[in-house]
Amino acid sequence: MGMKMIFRWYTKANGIDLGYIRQIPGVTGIAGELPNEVGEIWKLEDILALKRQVEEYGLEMEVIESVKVHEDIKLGRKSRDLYINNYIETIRNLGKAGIKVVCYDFMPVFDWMRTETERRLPDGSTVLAYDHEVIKRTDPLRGDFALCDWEMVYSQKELKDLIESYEDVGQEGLWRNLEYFLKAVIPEAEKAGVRMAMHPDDPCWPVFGLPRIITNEENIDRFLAIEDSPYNALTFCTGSMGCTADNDLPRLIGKYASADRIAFGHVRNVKRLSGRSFEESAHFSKAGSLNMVEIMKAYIDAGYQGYIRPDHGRRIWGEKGGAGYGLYDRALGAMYLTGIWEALEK
Ligand code: DNO
Repeated sequence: MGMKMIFRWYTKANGIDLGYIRQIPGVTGIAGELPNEVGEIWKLEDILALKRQVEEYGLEMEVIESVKVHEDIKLGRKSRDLYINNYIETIRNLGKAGIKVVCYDFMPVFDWMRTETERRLPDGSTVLAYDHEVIKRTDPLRGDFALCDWEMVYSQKELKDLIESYEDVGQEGLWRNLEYFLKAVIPEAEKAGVRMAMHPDDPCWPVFGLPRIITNEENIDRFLAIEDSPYNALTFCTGSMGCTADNDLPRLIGKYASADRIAFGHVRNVKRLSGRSFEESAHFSKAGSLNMVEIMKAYIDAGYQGYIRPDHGRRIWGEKGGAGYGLYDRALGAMYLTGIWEALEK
């Protein structure tokens, strides 16, 4: 088979035209999603309809990004069993529709976190950026909170309640709740033929005092050991893990890909600034802190056969729309990564 280069695609009105994605050389499919509420069962007919829509454009949909985990599961609340059952039903339906990989995460309350969505670079493009000093002085319970670009689904009251609940859970509590989830879900995912691919925390340290556990080698080893199966796998994200130089990305990719524990690779660059701050950059090695050739080489040397996608792009060429997820710069990223792959392979 070989590696498959795919592209994240949101099911949104005014989203990116699938026909345009098809025109990016080397891209064979998308990572898709349904716009369901967190915790709902994804219906087989809805999944199949989406798949047919994608296939009409000559693209595949074998990866879902993402099936979000309900906060009650992460918090270990009584209602978690209901949500875990729903999650398993969703995975079964995805398996029936031929989905091979599901990307998900276990970050409390917030997904990826940034403090700016439009930092201007010298070339005139804009990127997402994270300033640790701003995070330190920000109260997430303040009304004007807008530190992310993905949709904030909680009201102020819910947010307050959630953040307070995590104080009682703490890091070890979150580990216990993750273990409970994995023990229930992974055996079923295995039966359904769907590989669960955990996305690391972005950035890979706690924010606002909320615990974050999928952050470094030691913790990833601990996560993978909970269910020692290729169905309990990773979405290895170089941008998230690369927020700190402490994570040696090529070595970690080599280690986990050789052990068949990476099902999906998110590959992008990131520019580390001083004091835990960083900004996003073009995929090009020289634009950021990561060596993209070494990263792709680590995948090739490990004989990686899974999915890879370019990740957040800059806003360039006057493009509007979702921060990090426009067409143009991600397409450049895909092409650049495909070029490195071809050069290394030949
Ligand atoms: C960010 C994405 C993440 C990822 C989720 C998975 O750009 O990689 O939002 O999709 O964390 O649940």
